[in-house]
Amino acid sequence: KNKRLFLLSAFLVIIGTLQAQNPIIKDQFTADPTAKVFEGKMFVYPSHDIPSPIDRLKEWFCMADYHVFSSENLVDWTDHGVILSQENVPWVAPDSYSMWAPECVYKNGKYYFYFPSTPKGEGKRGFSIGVAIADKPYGPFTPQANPIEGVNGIDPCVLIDKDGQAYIYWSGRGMSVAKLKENMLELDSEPIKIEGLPEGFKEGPFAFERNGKYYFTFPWVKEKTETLAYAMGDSPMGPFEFKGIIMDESPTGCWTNHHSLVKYKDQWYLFYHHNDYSPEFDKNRSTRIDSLFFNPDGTIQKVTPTLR
Ligand code: FUB
Repeated sequence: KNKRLFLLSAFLVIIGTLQAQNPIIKDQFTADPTAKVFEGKMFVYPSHDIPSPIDRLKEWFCMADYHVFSSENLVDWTDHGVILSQENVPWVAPDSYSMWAPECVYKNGKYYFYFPSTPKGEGKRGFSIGVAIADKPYGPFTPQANPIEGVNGIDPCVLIDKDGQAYIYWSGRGMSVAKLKENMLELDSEPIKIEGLPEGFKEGPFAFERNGKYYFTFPWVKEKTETLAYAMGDSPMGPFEFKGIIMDESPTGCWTNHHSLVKYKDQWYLFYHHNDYSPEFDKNRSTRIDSLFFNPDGTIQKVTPTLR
């Protein structure tokens, strides 16, 4: 009898733990999660939604800084605190509040954190993308004085190929990709547009390589809100062939979704966001995780969101 009771309570603890996972960060809003495995742990670099302190952004996205979080078991997350703030970036307008979806990669002993924001200065319009550098995945990150020349847009993603060549993807007028120089701070080729994607507003590119295939994944509005969709190709710069949807649109109307895919301890995961803690306002979002599986031919099985 005692054994049965023990097994039942162990089962309930496991179910409770699994159900308690989404959203994974419970004490602040975290959107646009870019997840990376560094130093044997999972690190998540999200943007940090806040209720706007200024009228201009009361009904819009508002972000002043970035935190980074890490975990070994994907349940208990450590908040490493603020790794970069708008007031510490020389090129960012002081009242920007536009520190949108970021990216972080490791190369040659350094961590490179890519982030979009709105630049200061007469005649500057739209978004630029800057870089901050650290020795550790949790910072401290030191921003470059200027954003990357030749990149106008949001949602940076950097893929480092097997030969060490880095590529940067972003969304602006369409989706673009270019090579990065060895210093990771400058373009090394003219940007080209990613072709072969269906019609519909697209942003938030996330590219990765698996078994020699290159995956270009992106939020895509098919009908009302953003689905997560993907295309596959044989080279980091395409061409890519559209393959389908990874996650359907939000059943409750959160207009954006934004994601990353990562393998950790032999399991692939999809990190994405939803407005779990702000059902009336879909610009205050929270990070979620679900397991993700590939078919034998490399295509991706659809992920059904795990609710709380
Ligand atoms: O978080 C602000 C913007 O919303 C991101 O840049 C987009 O991808 C969307 O998630």
